[in-house]
Amino acid sequence: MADETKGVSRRGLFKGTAGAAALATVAGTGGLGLLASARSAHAATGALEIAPGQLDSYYGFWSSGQSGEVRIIGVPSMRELMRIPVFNRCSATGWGSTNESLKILTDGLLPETKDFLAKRGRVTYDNGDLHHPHMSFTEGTYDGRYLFANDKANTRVARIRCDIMKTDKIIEIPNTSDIHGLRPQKYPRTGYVFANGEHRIPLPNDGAILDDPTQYHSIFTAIDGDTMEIAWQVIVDGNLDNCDADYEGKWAFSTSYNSEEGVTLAEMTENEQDWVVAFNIAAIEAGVQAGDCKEYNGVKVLDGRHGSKYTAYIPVSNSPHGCNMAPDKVHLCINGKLSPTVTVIDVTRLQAVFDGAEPRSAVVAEPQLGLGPLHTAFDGKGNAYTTLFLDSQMVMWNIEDAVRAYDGADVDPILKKIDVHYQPGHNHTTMGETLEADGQFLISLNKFSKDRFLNVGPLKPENDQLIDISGGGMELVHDGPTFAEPHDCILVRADKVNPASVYDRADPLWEEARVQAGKDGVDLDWGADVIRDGNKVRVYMHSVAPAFSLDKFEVNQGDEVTIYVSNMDEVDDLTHGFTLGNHGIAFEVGPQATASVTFTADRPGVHWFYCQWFCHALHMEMRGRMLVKPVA
Ligand code: RUQ
Ligand code: CUA
Repeated sequence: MADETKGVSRRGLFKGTAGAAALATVAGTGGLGLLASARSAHAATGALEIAPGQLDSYYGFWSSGQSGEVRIIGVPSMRELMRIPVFNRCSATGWGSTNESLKILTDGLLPETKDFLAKRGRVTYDNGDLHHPHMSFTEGTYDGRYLFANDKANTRVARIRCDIMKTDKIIEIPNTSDIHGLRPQKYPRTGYVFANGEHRIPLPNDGAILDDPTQYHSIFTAIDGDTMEIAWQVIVDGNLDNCDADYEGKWAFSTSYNSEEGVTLAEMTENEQDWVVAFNIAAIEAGVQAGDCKEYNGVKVLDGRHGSKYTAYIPVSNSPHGCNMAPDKVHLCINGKLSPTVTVIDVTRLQAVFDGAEPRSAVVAEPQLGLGPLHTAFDGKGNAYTTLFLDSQMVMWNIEDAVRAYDGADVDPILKKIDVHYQPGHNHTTMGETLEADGQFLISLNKFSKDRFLNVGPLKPENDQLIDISGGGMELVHDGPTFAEPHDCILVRADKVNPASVYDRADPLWEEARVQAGKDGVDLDWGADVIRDGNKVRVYMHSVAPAFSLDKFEVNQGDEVTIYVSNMDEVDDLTHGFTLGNHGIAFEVGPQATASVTFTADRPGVHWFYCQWFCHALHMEMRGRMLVKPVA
């Protein structure tokens, strides 16, 4: 209530402010009153309140920034439904300690990274900085197959299978540093996953070039989303930031700042203008075919710097940030960040630019929206919603009006502004990055929560705010605190995602366990076997609530032990776990799944293992013993 009232005077400074709407919000902040008005305003469901037992209409896939995971949030309830470990370690699921997850975390690392880590006694990185989760597309809309996400911290890209909501591939991207912007190809399908290397480094980065930034490069990467292999890379000028793709499969785009190619803040922000880089996909593919590229680390790298036929550099104001393609298939919105403008590019004019037209001829609008525009979302009805980081506001504006204003018409494209709390970065609308944008909800991911929640100490949560846009305006309906740090999210209509409830016993996730069981002549499904192979011991057990098929096994001190657990319960939601006391081992075993772990049994004595996932009235009794015989 207090900041809404304060907001009124601040709003007064801005053109296009709807005073009446601000007052209506003030009147409605009495809890129930707000819900009631929101409910009546909500066209799609007729209700915003999701009662106990009711399901949400959208899956929200949230990045967690430096937490390294993806979270699933139900929208509009904003209930956190699940966490998907990706680049992080997870105490609950064993991500980062099971053999199956370690394979995914290590297989895609570059040889020099494996060496670097091995010297430190590690097999993979323990952290990640996951900014941008995006779903695979077929013909311009989500197809429910995969999510892709970047790791800015360690230059990786991950893929998550949406049938089981687990990560199945992680690759490190060579020749570049710190993958930031990431978007899948929208049409005809994904297809490519486009990933921006943000920081400029020498190529190769082997120490031969050090303090000579003129020889540093930023690289744009196209990954094949089906194989998770790198299709090609393009060297560009400037630093790449965010990217997107069009709805015809012709172009990809990246915002590019630091046209100065400086390395200090002062150097990087010196120029008045930076660029949007447009990538001509057909030309790049032809260039790769024709061999107009060099190979670095096994990847075909094309030169897309100024003057290349593969790219066009469209000047925009200094330090652009968000790059958002509108579902009208025409307008690409480039968010100004340091400039109060969003530059609107008509992608149907890009071919002419590649054919020699002046690059700025593709610009069809440049509305002044407010201070610090970072990202733009769309409602599929011709309106755009832009976050204003410095103003702590969301601005709703009309794209066609902005185009007419740029042509000289006396029209104000700004329809409404509301305060958000505080300093928004990304925003997202329901289905807004697809051809099925439905204009129901808008999320504002705010970097600061300050006074919105009980004080939890110096480190505060972020604040993700839900805004109802179904009634043609913007009505703030929910505050949701989140831990470090949701950069971005997508809102996917629930019917687009159809995860399984139990695993398929044939799932490739535990293929190595299947092969090993075959070699050992044991039944991976129903076994209760201890196989000795020199000083290697393989223990096969299954679980059916409330028991493991082995209640004890014995090994010798120093043995390398692998424990395979298959959960043979077929019941929805019947997950077991396996925790081995005083060994740092704990993992989830989903219904009909197999998971395994390998360790050296170097602590003589009795060690209990137990199921740590509450599964049965006798869950506490679900346990057994590992007996480790000391070496004489
Ligand atoms: S970027 S706050 Cu990492 Cu997505 Cu814009
Ligand atoms: Cu099985 Cu608890």
